[in-house]
Amino acid sequence: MKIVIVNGITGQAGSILSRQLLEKGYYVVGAKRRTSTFNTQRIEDIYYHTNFKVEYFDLNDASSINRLIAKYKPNEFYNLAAQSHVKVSFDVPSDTMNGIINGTLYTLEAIKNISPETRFYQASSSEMFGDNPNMPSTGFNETSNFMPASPYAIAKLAAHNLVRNYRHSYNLHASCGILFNHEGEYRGETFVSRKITKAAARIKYGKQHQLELGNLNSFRDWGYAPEYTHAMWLILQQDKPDDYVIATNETHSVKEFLEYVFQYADLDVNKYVKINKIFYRPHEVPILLGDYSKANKVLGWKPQTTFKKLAELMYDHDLKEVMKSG
Ligand code: NAP
Ligand code: G4F
Repeated sequence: MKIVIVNGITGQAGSILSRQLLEKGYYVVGAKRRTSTFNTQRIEDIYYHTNFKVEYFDLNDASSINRLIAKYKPNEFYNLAAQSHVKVSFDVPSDTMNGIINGTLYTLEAIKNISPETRFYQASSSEMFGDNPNMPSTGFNETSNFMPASPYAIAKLAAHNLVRNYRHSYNLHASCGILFNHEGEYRGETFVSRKITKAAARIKYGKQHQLELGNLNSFRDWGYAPEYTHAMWLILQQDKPDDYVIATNETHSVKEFLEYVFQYADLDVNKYVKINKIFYRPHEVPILLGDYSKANKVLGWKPQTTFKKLAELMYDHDLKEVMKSG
């Protein structure tokens, strides 16, 4: 049985990927940090699975990472843990950068020294392209220039370069997925898509009266998270390690997402939505569009869920949640 370590299992991608890997017959070691209250809601259904084992670790604790690599010598390691909120990274820059950069470095070192056969996946981000004004009309690809515009994106770029360096220097099977925004039922509630669908559902049931948002004029390339975690797995099944853009090749503004969700919910957007500057970032990334043609050619991967379908499934899910909560 193949053994895999997934870190960040309490998050969106870690929880979905763990479920997919269990279905494929892996023994999944899910690494999480200690929290003072339970935060395992996203993995409740797999928590007691015979082939799922939870272990403590922290990105900033090299010994915890060494311990896990030495104990399991996993076939695959998915490095998904991170302080992943771009706006928050301006407020807690050291924590964001230390975790992302050091956590990646400690893991690569542990793999190099203890388990060099382990295949490593790095959660790189489209935020690394940042505010590059020269976006090709076909979208950013693996050779586009990076111009990161936040502590989060700068850290992700440093980690991305570390992975490439360890791949070339030590011949590790270490790959990066440059993933554009991916959303869905498990998306964190402070990211804009989920904030909107959850608020619309709550407004529909009279449980919320207003939704405050920041900049509605930025554009993002939004896809469906389970398809993106599947791409992570595909990346590690290749004979050769490499970097891949995973995206939909469509870009839509936050305003468009907001208006579509409210129209779908049959709610008047002007009645409920207010702009609050506290949600603006010191430095915004105005537009992201990804070109996934390499992933399509090499991995056979392509997105399945349309922008509208994504908004609908998130709203439908949140509506059910609000109904369940009474
Ligand atoms: P997420 O929902 O925010 O989950 C992040 C996970 O990292 C959580 O389990 C969190 O634990 C854990 N974590 C944070 N700091 C940690 C630390 N110091 N030590 C140990 N664990 C820590 O993020 P996601 O959407 O699943 O994204 C997964 C990865 O992909 C992240 O690295 C993110 O930056 C990257 N990424 C995401 C997207 C996207 O659109 N979602 C796109 C590109 C790249 P707690 O639950 O305890 O906070
Ligand atoms: O949903 P967001 O916070 O996602 P953002 O900043 O694009 O980052 C996400 O995707 C990245 C990949 O490109 C990941 F690497 C990262 O970890 C994360 O998952 O914001 C999207 C857009 C931004 O332009 C923001 O300014 O929505 C705008 N926005 C407007 N009002 C808001 C809000 N964002 C949030 N979070 N909250 C608002 O009220």
